[in-house]
Amino acid sequence: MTNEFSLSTGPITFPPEFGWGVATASYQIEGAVKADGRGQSIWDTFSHLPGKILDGTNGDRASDHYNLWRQDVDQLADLGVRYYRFSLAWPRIQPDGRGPANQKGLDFYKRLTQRLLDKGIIPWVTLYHWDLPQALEDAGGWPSRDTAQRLADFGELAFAALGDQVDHWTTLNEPYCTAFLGYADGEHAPGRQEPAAALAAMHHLLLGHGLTIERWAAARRSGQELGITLNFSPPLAPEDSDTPEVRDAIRRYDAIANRAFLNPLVRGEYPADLVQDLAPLTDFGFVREGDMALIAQPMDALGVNYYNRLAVLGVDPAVDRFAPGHANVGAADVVTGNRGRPVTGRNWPVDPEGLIWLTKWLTDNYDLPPLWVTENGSAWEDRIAPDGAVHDPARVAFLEAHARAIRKILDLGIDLRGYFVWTPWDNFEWAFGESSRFGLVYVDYETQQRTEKDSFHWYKALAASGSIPDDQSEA
Ligand code: IFM
Repeated sequence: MTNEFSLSTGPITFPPEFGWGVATASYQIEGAVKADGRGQSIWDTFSHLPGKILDGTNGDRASDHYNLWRQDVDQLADLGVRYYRFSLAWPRIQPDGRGPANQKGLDFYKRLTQRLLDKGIIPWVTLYHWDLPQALEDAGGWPSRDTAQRLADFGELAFAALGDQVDHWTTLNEPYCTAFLGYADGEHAPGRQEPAAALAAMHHLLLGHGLTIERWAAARRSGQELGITLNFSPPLAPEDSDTPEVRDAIRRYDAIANRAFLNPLVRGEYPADLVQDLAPLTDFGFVREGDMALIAQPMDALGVNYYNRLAVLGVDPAVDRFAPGHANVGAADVVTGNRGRPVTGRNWPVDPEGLIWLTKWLTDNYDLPPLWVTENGSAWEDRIAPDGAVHDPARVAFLEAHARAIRKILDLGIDLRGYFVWTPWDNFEWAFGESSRFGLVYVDYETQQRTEKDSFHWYKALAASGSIPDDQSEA
């Protein structure tokens, strides 16, 4: 398949039913980590360990959304988005990850959801976006099979409480990050560097998804849609170094970064080449009879999180491909980089064509439910200007380029239903803390003052008109 697709430059319009939205995650915005009986999560623990967060911040207060949720929902209404995707803080609802619900935790999400509905915004719930109750990590975390059962219990409880208000349900956000950043690389909570355990975590996340879907499917009403969100890193093949070694590096990288979760979910099996690659580390003995059928149950939506595409530059023979401290287990030696693309404030290549490539690759190769881009966005060094505004032309250009990519995807006949910007408010960006701002709204973390960036107004115009009048993109 060709690597490049061209983006249009003139005015474009989108179908009126296309769903513009925004997305957040509980630990990143809520703060109030001790309020109303909330228990401790692995991120509370991890973010307080010295040296784990770039700027030394933590999520204790974050964007204070637990207190400011009313005004925040009003701001979403002003933005004019149709969808708001947010996640449930597991330790708010089950402080120790098991047992009866903490009613106050559930009530927060019921109030939030009701206000969204009152304002005409469709709530989209992610059950798990990384804030595992610490008590479950102490009992083994995701490498332990029991955690999958605990997720399903949590899912059942949340569905029973919010199911009358919420039609869109996602089990997991980016299980790749949970398994491989959390248990192999160690950059994310709980910070373990145990590649074999990370592979068990991968399977138990998938199993937790399957068990949860089974419970939700049994309890669903008509109109409710169930799914999962995966992050993808399409490898860009180098133009000038097409050697067998590089081809194998691309294959190994793609296997762990993209197919390790997708194939079990859609085809009910781990990729054969991945199983072979990982043989020195695991015999996949964590897979028990019946697991794969549970994992591959039908879904109504596949969430696609896309940020960038990296070039595979080669392999570093000095690095053991299974070395602890690397996310891509079995491909730790693969060297990736940027090939001449402009980069964001996080040094991520700006590559809207990669989103077209990805959705085409997905639909050409897999039998999938409708796709939703459940996250896309960019971080920049935003500042309040002397005129009191936040001028973020690079984010506007980024969003416009990706909106043009969406138009192209629709033109290709791909069933893509919506696009959610990450993220409405600047928030706690995991290992980067408060130093990495992805928001459409600038948050002053001292005062919690919110200032709409220029990109907020740009996206508001797109959501209202369903069109882009002319090319303003430089991306
Ligand atoms: O902030 C994260 C989010 O939690 C998961 N997807 C990527 C975002 C930007 O890094």
